[in-house]
Amino acid sequence: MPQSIFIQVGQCGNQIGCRFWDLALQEYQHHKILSLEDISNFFKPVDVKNKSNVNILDSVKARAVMIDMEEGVISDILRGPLKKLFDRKQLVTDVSGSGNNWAMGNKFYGSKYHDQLTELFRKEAEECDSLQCFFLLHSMGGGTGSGLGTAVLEYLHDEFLKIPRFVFAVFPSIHDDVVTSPYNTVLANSQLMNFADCVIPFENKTLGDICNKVSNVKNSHPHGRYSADKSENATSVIGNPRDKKACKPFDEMNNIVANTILNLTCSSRFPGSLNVDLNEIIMNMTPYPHLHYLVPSAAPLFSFRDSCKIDQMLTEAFSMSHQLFQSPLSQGMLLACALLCRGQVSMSDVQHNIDRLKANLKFVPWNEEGWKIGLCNVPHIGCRSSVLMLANTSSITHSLCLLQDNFMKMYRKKAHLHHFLEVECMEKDIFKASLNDLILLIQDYKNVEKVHDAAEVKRLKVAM
Ligand SMILES: Nc1nc2c(ncn2[C@@H]2O[C@H](COP(=O)(O)OP(=O)(O)OP(=O)(O)O)[C@@H](O)[C@H]2O)c(=O)[nH]1
Ligand SMILES: [Mg+2]
Repeated sequence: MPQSIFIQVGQCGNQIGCRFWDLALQEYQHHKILSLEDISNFFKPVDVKNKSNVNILDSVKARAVMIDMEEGVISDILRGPLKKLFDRKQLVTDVSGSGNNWAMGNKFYGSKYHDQLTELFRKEAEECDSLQCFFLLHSMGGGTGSGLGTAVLEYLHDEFLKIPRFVFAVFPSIHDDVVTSPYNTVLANSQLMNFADCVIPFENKTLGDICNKVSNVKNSHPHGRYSADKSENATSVIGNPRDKKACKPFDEMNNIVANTILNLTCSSRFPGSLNVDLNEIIMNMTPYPHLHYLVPSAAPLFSFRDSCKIDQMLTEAFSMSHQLFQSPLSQGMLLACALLCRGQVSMSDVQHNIDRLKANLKFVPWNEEGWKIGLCNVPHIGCRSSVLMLANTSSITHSLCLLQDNFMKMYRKKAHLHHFLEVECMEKDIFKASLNDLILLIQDYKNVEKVHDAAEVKRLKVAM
């Protein structure tokens, strides 16, 4: 079984990681898949003195590296219910954080911890028989996840060129609590363009709105009619934490991100009638190296167990209300689209829905059949069937242009720049270069549409 290493950086990255490990364990326990071999994708064995009567979960550690330049979040995790999953050797912390400053994370801590981190990644890689990919979990808006997280991506690129790097990046809301978040996001994005193989973007306001809507749905059905086990579970891929009282801010939002990872990797963990390898995702979904942003949508999110039909679920996957990063599909063109289904979904279900839905979707003319389909028989807990839709779409420019505007509002006035420029090795030009990278990304996605227009004109000319 191929293995993945998770690298969680900064507060957001570690908190998402924590939700991920909890849900991954719940999923394995729920499906009674607990042999060391079956869970070796995410977990590695550790030596235990007395091997008899040992709970499997006491004899494994997560294949993870936890990094934060302050200690609080990681210390909380190490005191919490998942503490046995991590070894102190798997974490790197400092004391004062990066102060929401990409330059501190990338330049200062990036050079301070380069050797230690590279060594740690090497050791983790040595503990895999067949390392399939790295997952980086981080936010774009702060300093550590954004700055050091993208420095880490560069180390991985340099050290493990052939191992794919998937990035789960949480983009800030337009009205974010971090004033410097547009700078941090644009600077980090430039690194993602250069050093990631696939970026799965999420947006905090969107995640928050989904959680509010789910909670309204739950409140309007106090008897949990929609529950798989008559508890309070909504038929939603958000899932439930083990201990509701211990729930922290962001937990529900982070569950959505964690579930996306679970869906993306289920083919390599469980049997399925149509498995999709992570390498296939990269190969099929990213026709151009830097146009590698795959906008995720999840379904079901708000419906009830008995009423969630497959046709409805797949329709929802193409609606804005189920997107986890706002990219109005109708305003752009698809370069490729993946439907990764779990549970009771057959190929003919998917095919007839593609035939039904494709009239409303615009694909680039050279990839009109650019669908990638995955079917995993093992369902998501509490959902008979679910889908993760990944869209490589030019409509991502909608959010990227808003980011550019937000960046420019401050950059024109040179506001807050000095905080970044006083960090050693942070050059002024990096701002301009990163802005240019963002403009290039927007332009290249828009050009995809233009190519289509030209082809359309040619086709029309021929038809006339
Ligand atoms: N979805 C989600 N967003 C978070 C979480 N924690 C923080 N954020 C958001 O992430 C951004 C700030 O990044 P953090 O991850 O807190 O920053 P950091 O990487 O720890 O960097 P420094 O604190 O500056 O050293 C803001 O947009 C927050 O709203 C989380 O657990 N989940
Ligand atoms: Mg922090």
